[in-house]
Amino acid sequence: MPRANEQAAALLGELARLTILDEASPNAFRVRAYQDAERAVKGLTGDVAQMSATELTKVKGIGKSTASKIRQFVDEGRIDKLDTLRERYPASQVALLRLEGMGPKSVRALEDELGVVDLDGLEAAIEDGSITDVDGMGPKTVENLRDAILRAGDLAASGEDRRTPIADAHAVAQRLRAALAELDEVERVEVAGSLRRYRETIGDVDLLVAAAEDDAPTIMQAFRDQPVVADVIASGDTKTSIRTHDGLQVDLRVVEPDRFGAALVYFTGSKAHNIQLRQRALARDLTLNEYGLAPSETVGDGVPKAEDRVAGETEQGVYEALGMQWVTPELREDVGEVEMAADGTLPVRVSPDDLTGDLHHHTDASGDGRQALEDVAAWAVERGRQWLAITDHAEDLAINGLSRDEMLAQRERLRELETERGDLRLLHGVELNISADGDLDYDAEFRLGFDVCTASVHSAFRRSADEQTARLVRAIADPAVTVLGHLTGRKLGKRSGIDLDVDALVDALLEHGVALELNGALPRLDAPTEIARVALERGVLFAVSTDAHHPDDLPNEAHGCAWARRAGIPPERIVTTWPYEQVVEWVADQRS
Ligand code: DGT
Ligand code: CA
Ligand code: CA
Ligand code: ZN
Repeated sequence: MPRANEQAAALLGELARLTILDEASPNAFRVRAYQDAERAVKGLTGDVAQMSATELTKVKGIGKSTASKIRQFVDEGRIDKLDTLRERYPASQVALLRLEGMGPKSVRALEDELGVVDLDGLEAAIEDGSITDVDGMGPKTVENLRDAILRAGDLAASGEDRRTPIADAHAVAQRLRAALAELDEVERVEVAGSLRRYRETIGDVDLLVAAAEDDAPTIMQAFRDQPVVADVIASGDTKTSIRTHDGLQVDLRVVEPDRFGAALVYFTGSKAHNIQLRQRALARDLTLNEYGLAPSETVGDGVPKAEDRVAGETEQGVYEALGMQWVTPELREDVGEVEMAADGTLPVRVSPDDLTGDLHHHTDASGDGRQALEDVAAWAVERGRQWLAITDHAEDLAINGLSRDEMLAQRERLRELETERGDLRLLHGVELNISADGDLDYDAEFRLGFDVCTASVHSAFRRSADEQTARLVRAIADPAVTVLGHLTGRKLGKRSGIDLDVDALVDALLEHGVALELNGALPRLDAPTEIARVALERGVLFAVSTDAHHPDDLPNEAHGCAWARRAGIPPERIVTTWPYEQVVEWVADQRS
């Protein structure tokens, strides 16, 4: 996508979010206009920077007033309306929308009735009871809100303690990374810190650039000028910190290319991993820091001279000089990875090239899907997939689900398409809904008519762990179920997902040969790592899934693989890396 399109789409998305608050409704006409325009700009092949207002208006999804806003962005790098909204609704107030059960109407009412515009104010109003003066805030709602604040924890906090869901931080980081990569002065740019390690929440984004020292001021200038930047917190030649309009801090560091690897190790962390590496270095009379690895006696004031360095240009070189395998960033959490790397026993690293298929993929037949079956298939082949299961939503999911007749029609179309193409094995699947009692959609016989079934929780998130476990176990025992989809149903930063008994879950998965999904959608990243590790240890199989609904979701395959690596799961345990025949055999075994 051209750079200007990406930036314009991001600003339109922000306009839509702030307008939801301004209009106190997610369905207001203006909100939809911005959302449509955002989607339209993302789908454009031409560069918006080269298009007149008239040409923009001709694009489906872009109205006249939005076109003039895009033009203003291209000409001035800003949009009046957005500046006004940013001024009117501070990030701390927008953050209240992240609390489960808190909609734009409530946020506005809190401000109008009580002057509450941030989390501290909200907590105080709950504490002193004044919140019950606000329309719609009955005792039950307030109780739920109290829970939501507890669960949101540091996601809802302000200032230093605030953390951002990985999906939001990733979007910002990718935009900034692409902008920096375009500069002639930049040799290389990488995301570091907790985002590179795929933590679920991010304190701040860390970016690292390799460039000549003389070019640092130009690069820092270009960074400060990015449209997402609200404030410059501090700026020097080696480090600049900014805050985005959404309140996310981003640190950029510029280092000389010959020590980029040492800096990347250092700023990727985790701190606990770094400490272990440093101890390993010291045991070899070496000193490791962000400037490189060198014999301790040569490292006087902390910066080793280039001629003394034994490693520093690449990460691989640093690990090798420490007598270790290179450690995949997702594992650098002090979970035994240093010992394994030293023994040469790290798990084999799965990557999108290893994927042969997908067991959770939607089409536009699902109410919330946006990609036609034909396009999904073409994309899968382009990416080198051998097989693909189409799993649209089942009938019990309001609006989004498909009736029996619709499913049968899709099956027919899918079989035809498989024959027409001849280069992709298509499985007709479904995403079943696990009801509060563990019931599934349709009936047992109809379910067995699908080639594969992914079953997931989409409702009743707040029950006891016992109830939730019983519910999952019943669904897993259904002979048609192939994969347990997004285990906890969590939405990072929005919803904490169900509680469950991990041992009982794993028992059921093993007994019925059902695989556990590793859902690559960044807002989900489900199953949680701690549960996946237990399942791995006990022999469970996994499925890396995109859960794609939209062409924008295609990077989910990379996220899903990273999520598998974070739990240390090797390719052979992931059924979506298996050849088609092996998958079919496994499903037949499950059902027999
Ligand atoms: P975050 O931002 O809280 O989500 O987590 P990180 O891991 O990104 O932490 P951050 O941004 O404070 O620092 C980035 C990396 O820099 C961190 O993972 C390891 C390294 N680092 C920072 N401070 C120290 C330190 O005092 N000692 C060591 N060994 N490493 C540090
Ligand atoms: Ca960080
Ligand atoms: Ca940082
Ligand atoms: Zn799904």
